[in-house]
Amino acid sequence: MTPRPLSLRAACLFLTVLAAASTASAQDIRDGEYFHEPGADLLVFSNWYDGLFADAKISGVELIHHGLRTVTNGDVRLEATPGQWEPTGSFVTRRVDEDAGVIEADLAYAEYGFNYTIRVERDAGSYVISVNSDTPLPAELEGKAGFNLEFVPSAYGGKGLLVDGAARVIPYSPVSAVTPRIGGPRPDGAAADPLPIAEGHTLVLAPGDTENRVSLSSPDAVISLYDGRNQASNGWYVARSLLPAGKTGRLLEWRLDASSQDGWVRPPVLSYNQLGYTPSRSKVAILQLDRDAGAPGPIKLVRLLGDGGETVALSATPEPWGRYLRHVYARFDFSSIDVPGLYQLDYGGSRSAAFPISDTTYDEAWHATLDVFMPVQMDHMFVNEAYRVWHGTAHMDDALQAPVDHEHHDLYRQGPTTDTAYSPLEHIPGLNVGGWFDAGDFDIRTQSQYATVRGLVHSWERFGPARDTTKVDWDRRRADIHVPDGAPDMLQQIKHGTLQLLAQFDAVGFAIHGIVEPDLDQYTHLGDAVTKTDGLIYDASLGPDEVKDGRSGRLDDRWAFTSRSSALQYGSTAGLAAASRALKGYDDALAFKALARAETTFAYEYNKEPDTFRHGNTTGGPLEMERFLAAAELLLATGDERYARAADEWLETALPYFGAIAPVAIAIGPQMDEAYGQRLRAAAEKWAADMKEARADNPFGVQITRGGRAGSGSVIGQANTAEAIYRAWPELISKQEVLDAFDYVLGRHPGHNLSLVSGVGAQSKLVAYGSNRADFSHIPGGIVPGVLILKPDFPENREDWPFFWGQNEYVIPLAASYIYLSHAAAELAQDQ
Ligand SMILES: [Ca+2]
Ligand SMILES: [Ca+2]
Repeated sequence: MTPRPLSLRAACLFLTVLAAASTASAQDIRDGEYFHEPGADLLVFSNWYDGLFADAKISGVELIHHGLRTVTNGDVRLEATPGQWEPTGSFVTRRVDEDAGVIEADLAYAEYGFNYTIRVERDAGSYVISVNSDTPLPAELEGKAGFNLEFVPSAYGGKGLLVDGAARVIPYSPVSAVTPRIGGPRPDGAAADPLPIAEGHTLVLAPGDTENRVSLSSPDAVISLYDGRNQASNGWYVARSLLPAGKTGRLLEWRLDASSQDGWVRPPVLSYNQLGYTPSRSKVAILQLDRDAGAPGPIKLVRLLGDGGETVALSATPEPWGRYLRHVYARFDFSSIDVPGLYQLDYGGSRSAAFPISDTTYDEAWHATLDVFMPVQMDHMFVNEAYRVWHGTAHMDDALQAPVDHEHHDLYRQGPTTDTAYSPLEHIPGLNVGGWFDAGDFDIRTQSQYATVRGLVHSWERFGPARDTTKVDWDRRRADIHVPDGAPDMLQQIKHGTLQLLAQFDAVGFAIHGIVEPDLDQYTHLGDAVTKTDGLIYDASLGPDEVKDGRSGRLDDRWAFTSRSSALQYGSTAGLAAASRALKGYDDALAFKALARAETTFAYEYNKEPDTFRHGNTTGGPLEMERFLAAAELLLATGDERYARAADEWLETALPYFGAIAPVAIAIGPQMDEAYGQRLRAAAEKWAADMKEARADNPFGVQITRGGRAGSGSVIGQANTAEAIYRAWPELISKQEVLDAFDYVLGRHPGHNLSLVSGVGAQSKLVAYGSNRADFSHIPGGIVPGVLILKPDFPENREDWPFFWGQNEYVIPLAASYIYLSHAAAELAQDQ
């Protein structure tokens, strides 16, 4: 059936008839996993709260509605509009009864002794969602615990709303009435609770919208609708009913109806490299079809002519690949077309963007990343682009010694001692220089700083890009984007990272975990980083709002986490050793200092038992990997036999991390003996074989990981490892692996066809999780994690909603490794 506009009354009648005609059957539960109607999949705890960063709005009862996951987090919550770090129930188990058409999940708030079951069943075309418990609600949860269901603002903002028949519009922007939060933790900022937008027994959201209409009803309970964005920029609309006191068994019941369009299938996605192709390389577009869409039709490759005309360069039916996740795929190979020009792909009359076939089409792939993204991430600097100031000179009050025995929400932890000359909350001078904002947040995570430095150095040494479009003045703490200053930008970025790594040693004598805002109130800061603290060093002798002699009594400075870790020491050593090579001839004094610090740190760590303090991703990678990398980078910097011996000694225990060590392990090959080369080659052979298997899992020719953060970083890492192997032992691996990964990042992946590099390629990620995410915007050249695989089968990367960090958050090491991949791909694509 083709959907067409219906009057509201007709639509309701029509849906009622449809609903009455349908009864529960085994077919309602697809693949034994979730309820399925055309265009409406209802998931019940296929996904649950990520343990690392709390609620990621991927959990509970969820609705994938005409291709977009618009409803989530259907569960018992203790607040009307819980933010990311508010308590959630712990998931216990889940049951699917296909015959009965029921999915249930058991959960618990253990600290309150409250166990409950969320049950969803079909009834005459509706879903009946209930909260069940053998015990009454504990007294402490009365008036607090309710069943919540969240609706994404990007789909529902501005849509109609019927509340027990009364009409209104769902507010596009958050403008709820609010009430002060009693006893909340915040002295300033978001310290109130929104009042409901609407309350009733029947809520119809987006009536008349065939793709998004959802109705909720409960004869017994009042359903309130809140707008979570009043207190959290990443909030959703929340429908909620409080759980009743003193009741057991079925505590609460809602009926949910979601619009479903008979015969709806997800529109096809034809994915390819948004930057186009070089004439001689492989060219394969991949067609994604709904599994119910039937066999693929022909795809045309059209060449666009200067006079407004066009010619069909190739027309063929794509070759079926088979099923991957919830879709089926087919491959359209147009490698035979090598005439330079501008082309479009056409599937069923739907056209792709125009893309070049040209020898030079990859030459600029990394420019936005180095020209714009990297400068924007520079901490302790004022960063300007044309008329726009990206941010002021941030964090000049860095940093206070973190208190001991303190665990921080962003994977930092201070152990029982400071390990420095400083007392808890005492100012550590000298840390307010260099470094980059780690990601969409603003911390300086040392691990990502040294990884970025090393990545940039490797690009510099191999490809030597002298590009100069950024003016950097450290004396004035100012960077100007699109203004040359005679110095290669890549060297300036390497210097900026090196300044922070060295500052840590100068300040406390060793590499520290990083510098991060102390609490969630500051952590959630969006906007100009310079406004996150007052820039004035904290002075405990002053009153909270007192300023005197350039110091301030406001306790807002960031904290430095400093428990000693040998893995981190080796990591910074590797970064400094690498930097010393690149900086020679550009800033000799800094190069000399970096190498000296790397050598003394290596010698210190080599001659003692390691400090094994570990926490999260802030205390260095595995010691066995980091120490090998330090030895190898130092060997490349000095040629000193001591480092060759250490690298040889440590190779065996570093091989489990082959993907990470390969580029450097191979680079030192000429300075090592034959046995070393043989061991490394054997490891490369095994890695290539394992990867071949992993790549066969999907039609895109890369390994697609399934963690809580999507895998473009892993894909780029694989490609750079493959490139290193290919250069050393071309018989072990195909350069196609590098190009497949490059294609993946530039648009050829599941779900959509956007380049994952903002602003790079004709169509790219323009809504991402950078520091400007509250503006639904992007930072040019930033690389997002990309397509997240939600259980059981849903690839998701949201362009309508920036706040999914697992899909949209930029991180700095990825910028460095992408710059390397772009150069490598441009080279390999020339002579295929
Ligand atoms: Ca420059
Ligand atoms: Ca301050």
